[in-house]
Amino acid sequence: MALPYLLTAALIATPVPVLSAEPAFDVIPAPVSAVATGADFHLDRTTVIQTRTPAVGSLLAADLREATGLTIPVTPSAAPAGRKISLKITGGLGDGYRIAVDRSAVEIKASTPEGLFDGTQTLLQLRDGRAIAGGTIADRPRFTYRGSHLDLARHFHAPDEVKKYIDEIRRLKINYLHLHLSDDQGWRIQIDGWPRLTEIGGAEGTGVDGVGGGFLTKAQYTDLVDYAAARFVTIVPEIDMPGHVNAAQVAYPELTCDGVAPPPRTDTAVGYSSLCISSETTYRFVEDVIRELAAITPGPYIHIGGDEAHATPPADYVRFQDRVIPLVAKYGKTAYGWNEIAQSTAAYSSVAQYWGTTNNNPVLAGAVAHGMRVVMSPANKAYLDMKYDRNTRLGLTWAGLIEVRTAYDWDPGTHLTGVPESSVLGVEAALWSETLRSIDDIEFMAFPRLAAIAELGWSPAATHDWESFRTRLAAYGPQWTARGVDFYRSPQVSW
Ligand code: TNX
Repeated sequence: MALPYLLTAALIATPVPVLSAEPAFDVIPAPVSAVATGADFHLDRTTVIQTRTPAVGSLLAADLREATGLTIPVTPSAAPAGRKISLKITGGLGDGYRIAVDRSAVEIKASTPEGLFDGTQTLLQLRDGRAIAGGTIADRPRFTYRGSHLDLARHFHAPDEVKKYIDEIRRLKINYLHLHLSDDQGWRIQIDGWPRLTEIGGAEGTGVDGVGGGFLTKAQYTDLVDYAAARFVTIVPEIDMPGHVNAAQVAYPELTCDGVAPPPRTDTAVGYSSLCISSETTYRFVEDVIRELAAITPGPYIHIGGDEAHATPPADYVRFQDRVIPLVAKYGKTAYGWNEIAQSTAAYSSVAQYWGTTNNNPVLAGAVAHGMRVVMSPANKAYLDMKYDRNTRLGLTWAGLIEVRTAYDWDPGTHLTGVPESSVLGVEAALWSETLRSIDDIEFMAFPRLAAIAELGWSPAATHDWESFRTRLAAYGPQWTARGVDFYRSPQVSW
């Protein structure tokens, strides 16, 4: 392992001398390279954060205040006395960052505010009490897309819960949050042109088992988008179609072929509903939804679902995607969908989210040969709604039991035949909410497995090492505890 580790380090601008396979610090995701010196920096009342990127500086100050009780001023100019944490934008570091910590100063450098922010997230993990571990780190992401997903349709999760989740995922360098906003049971985002979607589809009782309900107004959605963006997380909204549309058809019977409203559904069956592919009303609806959603979504992607459309005849499915995928481009966004959309040639310029459980998907590999890009969410590895073991109180089992090591031990760059690493944008951990209600439920299923997926998305393959990961997880546990985050005490980890 030492050799590839060195090679990886040599790829960054100024190589730091390294390295053994044993990481110098307990950081998740593992950095590209790190050297510990033992010359720790101590935070005290004289410490200041000096930066011309105050947005990042104040987030760091807020985190340090919560963790240590110290109020650390953020200033653009050099402080005459006192020991400083400087956050600097410099050229040449791509989307990575550098950290140097010694007794008198902490310096984080990056070429973008996001890189700087990533560096601060690492810095926070170097802290023990008021000491920051001395040494140097050079780091950058393996993949640009590191995603997490929440299902607001099967059970609505309120904006404050989503914000708490954003706070946690960003610490693991997750930079996309995919929100599943519509399904058979409910519709969770305000669409002005079709108000009954949320009046009916977001009403009380629209969650699985008739529990819960709710939806995001556009103002709430925008507030979430802004909150996420301030932490360098991009929201990816999903409207699932042409299947998973029962809630929309309850609200608007003209979206069925016979014009008859189906009964509302709060069970967990899938694959029974379909938009009417031959009806112009369908495309008016779809275009209105995409246009309204694109207008409030600054991120590059609109996710159009496309999974499990078993009630849509195959030729109709392709006809639908051929027509809908260009609509996303028409409103300035890149279409993103579950891997079934790869059946449409229009999908070659879009992004597929692979959720299968095998290492082979010839249709997807064929689309990739034509330029389609892929986000890896294999359900038997990256579905955080699967139970950890047979006794897990929450979750499903259809894709298998997923203990922490199972979530960790795979490689997104080689997982799928015919999908080379160069076509992989990254990874995403999906968390479906059929069995989940509260933020505690979400946290218990997400952590610690999301840390495993985050590491696969960020860290070089050369750092992949289960023994190292389980050691670093054990060190991370107290941080979750301190922040009141629920997590599964996997017997595979010595907490
Ligand atoms: C499959 S994954 C689904 C969802 C379910 C999930 C439960 C995918 C694209 N579709 O509708 O919620 O399984 O694990």
